[in-house]
Amino acid sequence: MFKKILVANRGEIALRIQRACQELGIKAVMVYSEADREAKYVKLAEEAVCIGPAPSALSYLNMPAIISAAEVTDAEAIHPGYGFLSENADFAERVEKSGFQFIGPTPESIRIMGDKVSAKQAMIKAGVPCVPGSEGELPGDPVQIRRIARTVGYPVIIKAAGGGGGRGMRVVHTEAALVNAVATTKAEAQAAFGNPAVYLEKFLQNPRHIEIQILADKFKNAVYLGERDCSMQRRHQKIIEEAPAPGIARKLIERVGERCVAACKKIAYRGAGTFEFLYQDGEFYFIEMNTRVQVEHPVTEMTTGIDIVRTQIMVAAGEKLPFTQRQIAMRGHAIECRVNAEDPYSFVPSPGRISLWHAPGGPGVRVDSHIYSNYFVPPNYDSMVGKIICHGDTREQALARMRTALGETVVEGIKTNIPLHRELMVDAKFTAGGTNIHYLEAWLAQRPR
Ligand code: MV4
Repeated sequence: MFKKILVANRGEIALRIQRACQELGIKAVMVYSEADREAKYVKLAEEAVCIGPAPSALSYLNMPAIISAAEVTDAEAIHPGYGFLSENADFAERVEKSGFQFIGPTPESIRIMGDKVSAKQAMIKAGVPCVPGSEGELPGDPVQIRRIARTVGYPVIIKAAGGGGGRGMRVVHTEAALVNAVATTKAEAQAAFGNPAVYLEKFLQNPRHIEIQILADKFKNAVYLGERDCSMQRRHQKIIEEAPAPGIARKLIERVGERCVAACKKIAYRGAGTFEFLYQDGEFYFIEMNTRVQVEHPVTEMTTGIDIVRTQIMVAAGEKLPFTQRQIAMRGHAIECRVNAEDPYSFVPSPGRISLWHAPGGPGVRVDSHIYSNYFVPPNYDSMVGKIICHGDTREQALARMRTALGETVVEGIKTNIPLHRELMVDAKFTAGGTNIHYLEAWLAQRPR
């Protein structure tokens, strides 16, 4: 096992990784920008290194600064968390070339999944069900583009190979609009990602976003830890996630989960990973794979009892997965509410000093947050300041616990989206379960104020 790990991230996930290290008896080196000097995990750290000024480009995205910090502190491995450099194949490569273990998949796996065309091709080859569409990149010939779209059937969606997470996409409803839409998407893709390649898919009108968590070791052992329903989102930012997904047959999840596991073995994937699917009319369609730990990993930790971050570290150190698929059992239901420092109506960010923070507690309640009373939320980063996760024997119990938890939570000095969560936890359609990816935005458009 590693003796020392450098945590190349900030906020609640930096604290989450620091806690996992502590439990494993591993020293954690924390890095921080000038805006994060006051962070809780920096105060708790045995060792912390300033890696630059507040802007991410100069600190959390600064590869030489992070690798130097690992060198001067004699760390053996680097955990990238989520966001920042976590899915940057060049960073993973530089980490390994510098003699450190990257806590995540190989640079090659990251590269394949970062290109959405090669990711989809790998999944088709591995037998994972995908959205019907072009076989790989769209050709340049307008006649062929029209033929592909006609075969797939309108509406279609044009997506950039270099995109993902909602960036670089365009829906097309008619043949008249097709060729122009492809040209525009390609130009935007070139400008945004330096890669003009685009592909085409059938556009699904009212899907749910369901993802499958996997864990794999260096010996081609892999397991799936069930699914998460992440359909409650606004502008591609998830705000509520839950496990299991309401109303989806266990047998179907098992079949898809087994396909994901088979795909991991086929591509020799290692570490934690998430297969993202759209689910509509009883069918799963793969869209993208995330090659990092995700914000919403706690809902899976609560329903399976498996510590995902700890397992990431163990498999990166070369240990075998400590459980088989048969030993994994799902119990109860978990719901996560992301707490953002923002106006609960306008969604305008609300950084600043937190004068009072009172966290909720009680049975089945978990809070992952780095904030404290008198902490200053810097304006330079993502507005998420924590997560409240509630588990119960049933979805109803998890919801009841979440209502109680949100009722107990006090954040003063800044605005948060907790009032929004309180409203959603009593919304009839949400509490019934199974709302699709458009539900929250439609609900917000109708919301009285
Ligand atoms: C789609 C789709 C409908 N049909 N693909 C958006 C984020 C990126 N991961 C893929 N996205 C979508 N791809 C097809 N063929 C609808 C979306 C989509 C979406 C997906 C998941 C969660 C929220 C979403 C919000 C709008 C659109």
